[in-house]
Amino acid sequence: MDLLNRIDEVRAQLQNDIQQVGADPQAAENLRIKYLGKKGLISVLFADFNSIPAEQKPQIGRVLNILKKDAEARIQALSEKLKATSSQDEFFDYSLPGLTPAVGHLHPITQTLNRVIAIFREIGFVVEFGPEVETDYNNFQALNFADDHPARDMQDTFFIDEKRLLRTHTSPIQIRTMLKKKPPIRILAPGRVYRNEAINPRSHCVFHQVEGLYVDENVTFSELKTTLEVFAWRFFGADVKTRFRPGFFPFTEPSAEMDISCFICAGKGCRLCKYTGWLEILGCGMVDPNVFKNVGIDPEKYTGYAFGMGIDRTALLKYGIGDIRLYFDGDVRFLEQF
Ligand code: 2NM
Repeated sequence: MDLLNRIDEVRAQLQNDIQQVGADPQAAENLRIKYLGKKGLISVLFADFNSIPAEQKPQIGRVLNILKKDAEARIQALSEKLKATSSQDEFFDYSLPGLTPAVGHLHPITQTLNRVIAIFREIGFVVEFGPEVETDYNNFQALNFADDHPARDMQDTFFIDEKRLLRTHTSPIQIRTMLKKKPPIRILAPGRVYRNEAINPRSHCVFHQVEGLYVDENVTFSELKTTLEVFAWRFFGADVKTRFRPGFFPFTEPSAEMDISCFICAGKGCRLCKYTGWLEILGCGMVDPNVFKNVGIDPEKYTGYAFGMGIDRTALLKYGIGDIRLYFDGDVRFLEQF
């Protein structure tokens, strides 16, 4: 068979081989060896080309060169195609965990609020809510605030009109509950409160409180102390110490402030506790008989204790947050740390 026919045959064979190739990335290399390797089919044609008559060489040489260039190009293209598809398949690990969708979570203040609520619910307290727009009566008058009490001043309270205001504490919830229900009453009143104060790293004009109220026959101050001590151990840890200092509130008599030993320095004195060893956590006291009279509860028959704490500041201490305004910025880089 003359050389031209053999060239045609090799071209057809190559065409056929390329069409038969599967996904094996090694296949292109095998074809390169079969056709273009030292003893490959095309290399053999070149060897035989040397011994044909000189006058045939220009024509057959051109055909042979085209076959070689064509084979090189097609095998190279095949190789790239196989590599591209195989790299996707070969390295895909089906056991990898899926991408976790970003899921939101509760705000650190809500989390803190929920922890406080959970502790008091176990002791038997029931949660009550109330409106943020309150009457002057529920927010001040019923709570034994004198008409000229400084807290009523425009500088502390956001008034809406003569009679309505944004509640400055959650105590109006207790007033509403006592007006509505007969003792025994054991409620927890969480919520958002407002005070017309300049915003700075330590305080904000919007913040959160949890207040508690227990009214029944023979409720004593020692029960109040024990309940709040148990709360402090549960919330801050069993090794925390508590102390009660005399305080003053219009709605309780006697009144007290509860401190806990500083959980950073364990009472030794540090920057957080301003070198006192103690952190002020809440206010409390025995409900003033005047408050009971205002809501139609007989102060001769019933006694009660009440307490209140700021959640924002407590969470600030617990989490070591440096600036109260971070709570309200809605910055995910801050929020996602809780
Ligand atoms: C506090 C501290 C002490 C309090 C009193 C009452 C009510 F309605 F029973 F009189 N509610 N909340 C109270 C007592 C709140 O917050 C620092």
